[in-house]
Amino acid sequence: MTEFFADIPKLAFQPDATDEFAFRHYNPDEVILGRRMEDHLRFAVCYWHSFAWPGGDPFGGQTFQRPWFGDTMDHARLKADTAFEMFRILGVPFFCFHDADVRPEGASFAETTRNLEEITEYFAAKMEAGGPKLLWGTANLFSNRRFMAGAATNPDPDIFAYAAATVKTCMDATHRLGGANYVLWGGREGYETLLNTDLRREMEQMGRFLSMVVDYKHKIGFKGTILVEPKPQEPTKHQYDYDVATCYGFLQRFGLEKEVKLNIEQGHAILAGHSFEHELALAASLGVLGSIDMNRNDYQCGWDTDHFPNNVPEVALAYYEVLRAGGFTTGGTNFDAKLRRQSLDAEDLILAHAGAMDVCARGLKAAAAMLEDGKLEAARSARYAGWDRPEAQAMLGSDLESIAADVLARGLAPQPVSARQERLENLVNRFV
Ligand code: XUL
Ligand code: CO
Repeated sequence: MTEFFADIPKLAFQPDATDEFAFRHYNPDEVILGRRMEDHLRFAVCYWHSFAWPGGDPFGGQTFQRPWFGDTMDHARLKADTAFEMFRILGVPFFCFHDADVRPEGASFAETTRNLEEITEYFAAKMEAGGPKLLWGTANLFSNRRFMAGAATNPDPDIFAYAAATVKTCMDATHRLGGANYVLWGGREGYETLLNTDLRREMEQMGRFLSMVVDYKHKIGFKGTILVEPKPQEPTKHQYDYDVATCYGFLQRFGLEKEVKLNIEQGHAILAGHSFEHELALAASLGVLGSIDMNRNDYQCGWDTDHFPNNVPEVALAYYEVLRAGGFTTGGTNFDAKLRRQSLDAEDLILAHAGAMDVCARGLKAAAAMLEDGKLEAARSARYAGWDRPEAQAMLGSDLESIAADVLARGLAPQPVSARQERLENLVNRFV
């Protein structure tokens, strides 16, 4: 038991609770579409925002004062004790971390690696003692100044080497902890100005880097999924993993589309000018839907604010796409979300997650009900029913001349039909 959460009880599903410290909608054992709610949602708490982020913004520094802030191994262990205490209070089945969140940077690469290995063993013991599983591990290749001009895409081959060696250590840690996935978010894989950037070269480097990651996964027998996380900009002006469509093209170019899937974040979808459900539906249709980061942006700010999810209709449409795609396999719902910097208390950290879990539970239940009702899917099928006819399918294997001759022969004069958008929106509104 750590001091930080000392007075906070373990949360349970209590739909009629009068106290704040309860779940009103998240009931892990409730069966939805044949699967337990916990196994559908596969919640993960992220280490970085909850335990490493000091509360700074572009205009001011640290607002949080946490007893584990500091760069010794003792601090790292206290941070781990506190984090696992929060995982227990929330009853989440997973967590996620970057190397830099969990261990102090050493004076050399060797020392940094030893620190990570030591914390990895500390985690392993806590996980064996009933702690959550690891949804994914990842390398922070964007905070340290050595990565300011990129990691895999850096103009300096020594930085590429340092990044590759770092990813190896993070894949080793993830493998040791039985991680379900390994994520790469290319925070600085992009550019600030084209004036000093060789696009062709940088993309080639990035393709080789990712291919090496996949090779190493197979070499060590890591059974998890390799995931790339799209984001269009911020911190750089332009990032190469712009959105789902761009990432898929990149994977295909390097022959990796069967090896790598995507970790899709709501806030990043918004930055790319898409809806979350667009990104999820596209990834599902391309066979690369892997996992989600369920944190949204403030629509007025226009930057990556990483709010906890708090909008049930939005979340419902997202889970509708996840369920339509068959649900998560190795993926899950990671809260890559942070408190507002004025939310200073231990209680804020717990209740932000509890509220987000309830929002997701409501969204999942609404999505499942829409699927079970079947009217949306029936309307979609009816809209394309013409394509079920054998002649229509045959036309796709035909050519322009034959099609033109057929149009003349049949005296074709097609009439448009209503797409019924408002009626479908009304239908959705019955469930959310
Ligand atoms: C940054 C972001 C990252 C990744 C992991 O916007 O989403 O935290 O999820 O590196
Ligand atoms: Co993210």
